[in-house]
Amino acid sequence: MATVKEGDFNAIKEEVKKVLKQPGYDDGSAGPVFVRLAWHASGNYSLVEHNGGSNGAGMRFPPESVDPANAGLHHAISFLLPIQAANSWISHADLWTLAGVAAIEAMGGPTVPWQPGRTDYDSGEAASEHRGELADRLPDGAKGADHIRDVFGRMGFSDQEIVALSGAHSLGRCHPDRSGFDGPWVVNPTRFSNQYFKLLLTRKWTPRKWDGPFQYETIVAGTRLMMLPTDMALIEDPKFRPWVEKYAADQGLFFKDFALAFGKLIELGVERDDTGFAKLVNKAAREGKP
Ligand code: DDH
Repeated sequence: MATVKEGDFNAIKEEVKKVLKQPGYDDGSAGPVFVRLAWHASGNYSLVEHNGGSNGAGMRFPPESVDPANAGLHHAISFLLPIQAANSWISHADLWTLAGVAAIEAMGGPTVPWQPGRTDYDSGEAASEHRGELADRLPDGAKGADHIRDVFGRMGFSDQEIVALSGAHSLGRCHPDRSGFDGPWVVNPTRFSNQYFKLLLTRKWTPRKWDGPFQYETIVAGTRLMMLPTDMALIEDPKFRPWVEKYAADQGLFFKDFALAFGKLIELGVERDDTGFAKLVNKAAREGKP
């Protein structure tokens, strides 16, 4: 990988685009798993407890590195290691979030606003002292609308933002050895689009008969597609559904709303000071303890 000029984040984005093609891995692209890395790095933020989020890159250490919800994300982290090795000036936390943004763009999606300045925990000890117990904060695909609102409400997202963010399931797939679920949501899972919403509304989804966890299926042009119970909740819930309908009908609106919501997600808990960096403040200091 090339070493780029310190602070040239556009050049890093180009480096990320160079490692997207991964023959032999999934659908030939690291793009979807980069997007999931950025999301899971950020998605354990709590507005109330004021902890979690992408700053610090806590997923390199327990409890996040061993959280079953993060199974498989080591693939994304390893695909990015050569870039990190050649450019030690960029923090893991900035690289992970920027990789998600670069992947969305390269797969035909919108440009998500992104700012640098995240810093990294220098040890697992520092991570646990700063973050405490953060496992179990990511959504469980087997659950319903109330659970989705609990999880995303904790981060400060509205129903509209929840539905927009869920459109990321136009990318990638479920892996039986990671989540237990199986298969992609759309026919072309390396193209960012509003297909996920269209398929939710237009296909007949039936429970899959198999040994794995409960999920829905439909066959499109010989390909078996899937939906999680949480995906189906978006059309079953009367407040979520109108947003699914809007995004299915208007890809431009989906792209615009997705870019804003994903940009908000990767900023959660990132508080830069006047140096432009987001310092890592430990838990006791946050709670005002000496
Ligand atoms: Fe997701 N997601 N996600 N997801 N997600 C999975 C894969 C991917 C849920 C469950 C799963 C978002 C929201 C939810 C992506 C992006 C986003 C898998 C499969 C499960 C399970 C993992 C595996 O087996 O490898 C649930 C539940 C929710 C919810 O309740 C709303 C959001 C908000 C995003 C986002 O990026 C904004 C992506 C991309 C993938 C595909 C990963 C891959 O490796 O391929």
